[in-house]
Amino acid sequence: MSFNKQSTSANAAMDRMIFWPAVIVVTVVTITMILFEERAKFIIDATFNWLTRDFGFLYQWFGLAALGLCLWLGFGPYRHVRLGGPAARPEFNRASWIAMFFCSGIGTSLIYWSAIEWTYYYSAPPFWIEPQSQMAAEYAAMYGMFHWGPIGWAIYLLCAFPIGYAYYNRGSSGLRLSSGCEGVIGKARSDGTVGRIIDIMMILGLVGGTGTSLASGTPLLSEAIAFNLGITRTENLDLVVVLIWSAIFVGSVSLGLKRGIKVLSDLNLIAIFALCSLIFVFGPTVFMLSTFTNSMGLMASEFLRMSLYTDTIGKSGFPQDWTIFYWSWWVAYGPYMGIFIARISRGRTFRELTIGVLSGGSLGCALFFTVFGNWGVYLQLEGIFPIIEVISEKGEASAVVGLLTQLPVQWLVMPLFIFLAFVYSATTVDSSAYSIATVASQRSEGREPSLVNRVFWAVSLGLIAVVLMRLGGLAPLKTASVIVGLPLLFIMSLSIVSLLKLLRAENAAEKVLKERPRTEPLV
Ligand code: NM2
Repeated sequence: MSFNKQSTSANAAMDRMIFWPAVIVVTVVTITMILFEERAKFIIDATFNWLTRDFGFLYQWFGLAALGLCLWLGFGPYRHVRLGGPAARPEFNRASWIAMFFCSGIGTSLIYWSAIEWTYYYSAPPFWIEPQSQMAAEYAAMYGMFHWGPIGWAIYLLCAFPIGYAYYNRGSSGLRLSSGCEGVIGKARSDGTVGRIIDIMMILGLVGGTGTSLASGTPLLSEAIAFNLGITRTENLDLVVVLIWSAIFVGSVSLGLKRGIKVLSDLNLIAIFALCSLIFVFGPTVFMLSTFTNSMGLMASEFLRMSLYTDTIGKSGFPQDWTIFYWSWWVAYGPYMGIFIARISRGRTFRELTIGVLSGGSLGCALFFTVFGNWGVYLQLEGIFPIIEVISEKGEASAVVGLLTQLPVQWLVMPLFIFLAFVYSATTVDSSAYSIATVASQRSEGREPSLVNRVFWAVSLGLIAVVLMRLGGLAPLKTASVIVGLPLLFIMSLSIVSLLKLLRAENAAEKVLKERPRTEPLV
């Protein structure tokens, strides 16, 4: 069947040189994992260990450099550069701008990880701290905020500068990672094979990153549904959840309900605040705020040490299992988020981008860790709800659901949570599938990718998550991001070098503050 025939004149035709290689890689990997499950588990473990141990330091320097670069771009000589030229004005107000990048870059997995991440740190702490000690608890309450903090958001933001600048200020042909590299590889190569390879890498990264997200978010949702229906969670229920997500997507694109998803995202934000407020009010409010304060101090004083902690000598595996895994997960999403942030940031200066994304993103995540994480710490330490024991007996997902049962207004909490978990991941699947389909289409601005293209990716993302969950445990879901992240480290670096070249060239011509807006003819 020719997929191209499916696209109507209103849709952008598929770019076969991007679509097919990406499809083949994804299909071969998925089918191999299904067919050789036992062997796959072994290979996954070995790959995870090898990549995080031998290449981990690269991720750590990359993370720190990303933060340094974003700060330099936001506060250095180029801080006044405005995407779209000096006359451009922002399309979205600041609040919805923050809400948009926060919702698209973060999904249900934040609830999952913010609620249980600390338990791993508490039981097996970094820096050879005594497990389950007072020190372990302090580090445990803080470490999650570090992993979901400024370095992560800097990795997200990093690509937005080159991609946005190339597109809005230099007239590149599209919001793509390949266009962001134009300053180094040149326009012809960026539109040719080299550009296609770069874009395929971006697709594979997003597929891996979404795999990690859905494989952590799905069990949580299906556990909550099972709990409310009074049934036990099974693999089939997980499958049903994933299928419904894909169906929502298929429905929304074929019925033209894109607006519907937008409305859902807004409701999503309201539900987040409602749930967090409930926990905040009914939970140990002062403990949460004080522990947050303590964590901020600890994070500030340990920031560099944590950023470059490899534990090569002690070999605890802590930085490899956590920090390096996290940076690779952020990197896997990096180019996609770079494109997304660029798309919504026309009219904003580099400075606004840096301040907005780094502080808005980090504080948003810190809110979850303050509410869900510190609440869990409190319940455990006070002996009210032994979350660590529940995890080892019943698994992570039921521990999070169990945590929620500690709240008084159950009739409100559970539906709110299910709604939230559902929509939060639905919007992740939808926007990822949509972006992949856009990248896998021929460059024709303003035209939608074809229906088959979009649906194919939505279903594949769900399927990959199901396969990762079937393999079981944290290793497969973590490895999905670690593998795809590595090549992206180099491509993202290339895009930054490219930006610096373009900026320097403009600067040399003394035009840096007077870029031509995109609407003017480009020479
Ligand atoms: N990051 C931010 O599932 C999600 O929340 C998406 C996760 C990369 C750790 C991204």
